[in-house]
Amino acid sequence: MKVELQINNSSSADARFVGWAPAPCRIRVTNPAGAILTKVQVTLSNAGAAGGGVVVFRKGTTGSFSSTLTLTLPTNGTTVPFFVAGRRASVNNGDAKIEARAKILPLSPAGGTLIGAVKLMVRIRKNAESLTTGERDRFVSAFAQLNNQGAGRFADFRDMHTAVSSPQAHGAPAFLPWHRAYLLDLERELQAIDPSVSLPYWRFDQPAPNIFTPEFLGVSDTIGTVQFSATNPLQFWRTDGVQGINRRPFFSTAAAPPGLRTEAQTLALGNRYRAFRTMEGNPHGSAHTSFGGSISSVPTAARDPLFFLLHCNVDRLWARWQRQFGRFDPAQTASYDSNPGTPIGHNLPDTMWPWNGITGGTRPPTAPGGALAASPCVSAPGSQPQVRDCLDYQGTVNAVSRMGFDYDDAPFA
Ligand SMILES: [Cu+2]
Repeated sequence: MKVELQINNSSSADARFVGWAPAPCRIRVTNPAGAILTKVQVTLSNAGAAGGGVVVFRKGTTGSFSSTLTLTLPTNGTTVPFFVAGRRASVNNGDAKIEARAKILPLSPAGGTLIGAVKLMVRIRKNAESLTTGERDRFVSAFAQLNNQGAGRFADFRDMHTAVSSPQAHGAPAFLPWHRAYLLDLERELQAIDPSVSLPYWRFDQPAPNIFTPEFLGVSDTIGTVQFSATNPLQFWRTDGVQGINRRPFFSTAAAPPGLRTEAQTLALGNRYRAFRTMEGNPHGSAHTSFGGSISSVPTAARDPLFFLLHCNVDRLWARWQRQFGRFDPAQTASYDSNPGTPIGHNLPDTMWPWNGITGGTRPPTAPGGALAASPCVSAPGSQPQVRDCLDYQGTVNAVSRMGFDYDDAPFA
């Protein structure tokens, strides 16, 4: 007897990625012919690589998770649903593994006979400061490939974040939702190059001696030209027809930028979104302007790969704030800042440029990049997300809202 395990309700290997939020899965007997019994009891457990990803299971949409799950499967091939959630993050693709064992013979070993297994990854956004060299190098390599020395898809992401598009994304409530979608779109493009990659974040309120190195995001020389090691493909970075990155830190990059609200201070801004979103100024804006060079102003900031690690931390702060106060439900007023007179693109039901393809009038004259990249694992937030689609990223309120990313220190709410 054999069983098939479907992660994210898919038989595709491309869908074998989970985060902290529960992923819907299915199991079915694949060779029902000849089965003597109409039912078989199967136990699921972890069998991944040492130090790799670990998952937990539950049978239904509610209840607690456990490290094993016993299910009764019909032998006629009908699928049986269950849920998988990451419990420990992976380091490499496929370093988590689920095994299915059954007692199908009187001679079965004590733990049952192995009748199926699937490798998967607990793919989590991590602190860039503590990546393994493998994680770091895979991220850098995928990002450099997306840029492709200025000729790649990254140009679209560069063109999404400009002076003319700034009002779509800044200075109003959708600052956080817009950048959440922006990061996710980029991350999905990186994952199309290497599915083991997730965006790392720069905790700008902590020292980061492992980020500003020649092997990772580079070291600025005296005039701000960022220098890389000979093996770092970011040395070929090119945007806007200009070779290289200009970044002039006003602080020692082995320390944290001074004058920034710490994480604790940011999370204490208040329990309503209207209060929390003032973090757009400090720490977010302050982190940008702790450098000279392209990252210090909106029209040019996305020229620097560091932008995406900085914003990943901004998004993570929002995620942690959401968890702290239970602010995932767009229907609750404290979860968002809804005011009459809020500009287009910043109201909960508004679609967001450029993914909506709308140009002219109150929107920019072009919409670079097209629809938001699809994921093999989840269907949210859709190809043309509304602001409201970006709040419930773990599917806490509505399981179908799960956006397919998680932070190492923001467990499932
Ligand atoms: Cu921005």
